Amino acid sequence: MNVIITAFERSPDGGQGLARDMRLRWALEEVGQPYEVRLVSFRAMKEPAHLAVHPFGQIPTYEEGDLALFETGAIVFHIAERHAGLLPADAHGRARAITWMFAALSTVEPPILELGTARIVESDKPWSKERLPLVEDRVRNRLHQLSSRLGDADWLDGRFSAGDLMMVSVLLRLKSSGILNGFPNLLAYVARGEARPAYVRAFDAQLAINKPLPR
Ligand code: GTB
Repeated sequence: MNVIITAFERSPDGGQGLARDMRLRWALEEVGQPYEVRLVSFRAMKEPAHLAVHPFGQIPTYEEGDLALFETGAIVFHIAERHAGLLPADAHGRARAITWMFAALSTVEPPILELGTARIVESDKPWSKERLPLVEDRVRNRLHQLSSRLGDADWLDGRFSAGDLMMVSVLLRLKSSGILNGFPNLLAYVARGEARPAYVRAFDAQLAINKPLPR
């Protein structure tokens, strides 16, 4: 069955791996499932054809025959359930890996997104200088907790899983902020994720479609 995902026609980061189609590409590469990419413009994302698949008018989406999905957490989980390689075979290990997926998306990602909003969208507000340190502290608090749990392990629970894929994807958003530098084990954890051959293939594919057009 053909798999088709959607991605930005032009990603705001120029294809540096931050747009969320990267999570799907990485998961699909990890399990060896070929996929096609349908590129969508910001305008097309808000039009009925795309809204029929993604009610919030965003990317990425995932189509496989008559199945259409949105939300990266649900899609990566679907891919991990369908193929070997992203979830442990034993029931408890599997449940823990899924727990880490949820932790990445519902406990670690929200303060990181909030930081992006505080730094970029709200930077010109009169209260921004006062609020920013509070938001940064909330991110550091989560990183501290995550760093303590990871310790000197390579991955969060034994072998690499969909939980690590999601957690690394979420942490990558912080790379340019410098905040991760205070957590050497998390920096190394992210670097381990980025060094995986499947990640490299996914990154290169996303970058390739965002390359500036020749003049
Ligand atoms: N919860 C959803 C999921 O996980 O699938 C969130 C999906 C989402 O936020 N999609 C974004 C989107 O479509 C793209 S990834 N935005 C357009 C819109 O809402 O109108 C977020 C993103 C975009 C660009 C960068 N970047 O360039 O640095 C980073 C992250």
